[in-house]
Amino acid sequence: MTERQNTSTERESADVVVLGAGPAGLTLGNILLAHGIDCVVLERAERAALQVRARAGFLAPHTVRTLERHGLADGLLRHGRAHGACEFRTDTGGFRLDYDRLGRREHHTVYPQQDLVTDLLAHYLDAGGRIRFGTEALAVQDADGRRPTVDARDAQGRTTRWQARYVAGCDGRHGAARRSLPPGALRHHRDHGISWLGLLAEAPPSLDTVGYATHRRGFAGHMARTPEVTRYYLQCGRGTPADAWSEERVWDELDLRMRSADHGPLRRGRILQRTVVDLRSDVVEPLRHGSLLLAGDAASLISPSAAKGANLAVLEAELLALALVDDLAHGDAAALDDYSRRCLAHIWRAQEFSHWMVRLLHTDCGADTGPGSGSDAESFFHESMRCSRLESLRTSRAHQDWFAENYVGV
Ligand code: RFL
Repeated sequence: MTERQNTSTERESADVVVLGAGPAGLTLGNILLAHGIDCVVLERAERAALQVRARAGFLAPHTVRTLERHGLADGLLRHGRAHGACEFRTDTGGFRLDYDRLGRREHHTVYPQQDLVTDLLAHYLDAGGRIRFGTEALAVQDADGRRPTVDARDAQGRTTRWQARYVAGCDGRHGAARRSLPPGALRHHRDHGISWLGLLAEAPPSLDTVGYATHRRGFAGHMARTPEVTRYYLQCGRGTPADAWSEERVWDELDLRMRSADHGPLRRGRILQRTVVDLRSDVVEPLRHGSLLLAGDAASLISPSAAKGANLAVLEAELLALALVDDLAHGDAAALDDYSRRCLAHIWRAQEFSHWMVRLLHTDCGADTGPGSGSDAESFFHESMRCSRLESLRTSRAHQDWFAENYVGV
């Protein structure tokens, strides 16, 4: 329903106003729509931009099953590729873990996030879903009451006030949902003190595994995306501009850190995208503030070291969607009341493993700095523990099973 006021602000309404059309917002929107819940998605970007925004690629089995359960997995089941091995390269040699034969014997599905977003968008629109592209949510008001509102502005500068029963904040770390939290909301934050230069290369994968190389010059990583495109990571100094290194320097550095001389050359290609990622983690607690509920990166930001972000986003979106359906369609608020507690259990487990990965992969782990740290003795201590952890992972079947279970799980 649209109603023009005597001011230039329009008024519209939906039972659930979803902020953000990433994996969290679109999974949520699709499930709500399938259950007949009136909802709208407000998305700052235009559709074309969303469909090419390359980020994650490794989907956990739980994510695939969730999307399958709601009829949202056709594209990834058709085009995604099973992936079940990773390789560590260190000063003392390398070793490979076929994690699909360890732990619960599960594998990832490699499917680029922009393809997943494209599929979820198409599904939502085909089902008649309402979405406003190019529309930025500015603030959520009255979240402590039963009729919260969201002010939003479109690309032409027109503002609309959306009235809702619930607002789902799926608009990431810098979105309006986080900005609208009450002053008492807790935000647990950790800066790992490490930055990665994230690269997308127009080159086929060079390994049939995920590659993790630890090196005294810093971490380097290799992750398949498609047969034509590969993601690489290079640890870089905090504040390094994304374009600081020439393409040749990037490839030379990757060759050096990935120890191509010992393990075989990397397949070089044009660098299509560069992003500097500061490894940071945070968790908002609780995830519900009255009628405002957070999911995905808005709820918890996780360092990309263990590829958990998009997977948590889908998990939380399903829990939130089903809880909203219970409340709005059946008058049962129990699941909504329990939403924050259930999600936080998954979030902290993923944070713990991701933190463990950060410390496994980096020689100079900023998270360990503290009073009296930074000394040679402190660095030696950290480095020796890191090597011991890698050695345990190389030799202990129990440790490998633990790794596999956490690596593919959420
Ligand atoms: P998204 O995907 O950021 O979507 C949020 C959406 O909200 C919109 N938005 C707004 N809309 C309206 N009003 C506002 N005020 C708004 N503010 C923002 C944005 O335009 C956007 O469309 O959040 P969501 O849905 O929570 O999904 C989270 C994931 O995108 C994220 O966790 C992952 O990409 C993290 N991540 C990875 N996760 C994995 O599970 N596996 C991986 O392999 C993986 N690799 C990565 C990654 C993240 C990376 N970067 C860029 C940090 C690799 C990289 C390089």
